[in-house]
Amino acid sequence: MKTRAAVAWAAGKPLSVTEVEIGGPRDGEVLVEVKATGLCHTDLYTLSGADPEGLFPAILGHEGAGIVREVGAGVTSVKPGDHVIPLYTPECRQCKTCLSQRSNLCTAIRGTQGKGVMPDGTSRFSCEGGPVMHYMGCSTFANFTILPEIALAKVREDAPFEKICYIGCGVTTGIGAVINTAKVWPGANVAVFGLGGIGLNVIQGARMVGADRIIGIDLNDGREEMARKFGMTDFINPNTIGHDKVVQAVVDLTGGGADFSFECIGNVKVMRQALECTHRGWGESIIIGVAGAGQEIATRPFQLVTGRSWRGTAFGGARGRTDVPKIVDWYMQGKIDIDSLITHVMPLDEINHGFELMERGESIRSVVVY
Ligand code: NAD
Ligand code: AHE
Ligand code: ZN
Repeated sequence: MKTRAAVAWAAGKPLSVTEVEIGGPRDGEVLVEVKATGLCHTDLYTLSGADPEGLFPAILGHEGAGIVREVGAGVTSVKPGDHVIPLYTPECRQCKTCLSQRSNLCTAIRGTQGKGVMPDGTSRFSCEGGPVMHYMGCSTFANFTILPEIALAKVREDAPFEKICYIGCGVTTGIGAVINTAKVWPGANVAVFGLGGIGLNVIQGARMVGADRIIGIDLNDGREEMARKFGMTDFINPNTIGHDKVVQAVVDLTGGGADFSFECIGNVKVMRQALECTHRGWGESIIIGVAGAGQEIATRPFQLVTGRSWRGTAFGGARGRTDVPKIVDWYMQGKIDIDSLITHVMPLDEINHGFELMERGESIRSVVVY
């Protein structure tokens, strides 16, 4: 069949909205009609050409929600009509990592996902006579897409697609980093570097668990108002106080350093500041931001010798099929706010405008509705 999609033909070029061919679901696969998709900074990162796994042409997008339309042989956990959220971090419940319960980084299909193909090594998309690659196993910038069954979280049917799509990445990543990865305790002091679609969810998570000081750091003064609404207690703009004064400012505000910090930008210099502003003896800094090919982090080993630790998180440490339906429930119960963060809604034809808004810092989350 044919489907409309935004195709990334080459790095650094705008997406082209066009018709592509999509093959039916094979063994273990599911055809999903995508109803809405968020635009995450990671899509822009891959489109920029900085992603060592970036492939072109490809259909990007990994923050979606939709309806199962057809299932391939052997699929048992979802059926046509089910509402689902695609998972770029699947949950097979059988691999060493899933069974260990120590990490959410399921290994079942990671190899083929990174090569832009389905687990059988082929792509379901084609256009102008050639294959088009999948992206992060999701490709939600297509109205119809194919996913392995282990990469779908089944969710309740009364939840609005144009809101819960954001749980497919940003919401879960930010809140999960606080709850699952850092395990921030009530009364902790927290510093959040980067107050975009991820950082604001870190703030929301920190408030949920009862953090005391929640310090937000961003170059964009326009972020302050929303961040305060979500629980930020103090705001620092490095351009105002001087980039070299940020670490000391956090140390001063927290009486010795943050218990936890989160880097939500993808800037390796800021990652160093995020580590060094944490408390001597126990401070933990969690890297969420994705840095480009060739980028490396640095600090004096003394920072670690004196008890700080550097960690990272993917998809907020969440086990998608288990945790995502619960986060949808939190949204429906009013325990978390998603609506305020979705600043722009647009049709697929305007997806490039959505990325321009992100680059200019004018949106928090843009959502494409099909
Ligand atoms: P975003 O563009 O919405 O937000 C980034 C924010 O950082 C903006 O508010 C911007 O003003 C701010 N910023 C930029 N440079 C800064 C600097 N030097 N100092 C302070 N603030 C600065 O992006 P997003 O969608 O929130 O994504 C943030 C990062 O998280 C990206 O690198 C993305 O790829 C990554 N990410 C990682 C995961 C994961 O699982 N680890 C999941 C989603 C996104
Ligand atoms: N191909 C990229 C990987 C970037 C990356 O770290 N991605 C995160 C999710 S970002 C979502 O917005 C992730 O899940 N990482 C774990 C994994 O297995 O990819 C690169 O830079 O190489
Ligand atoms: Zn993302």
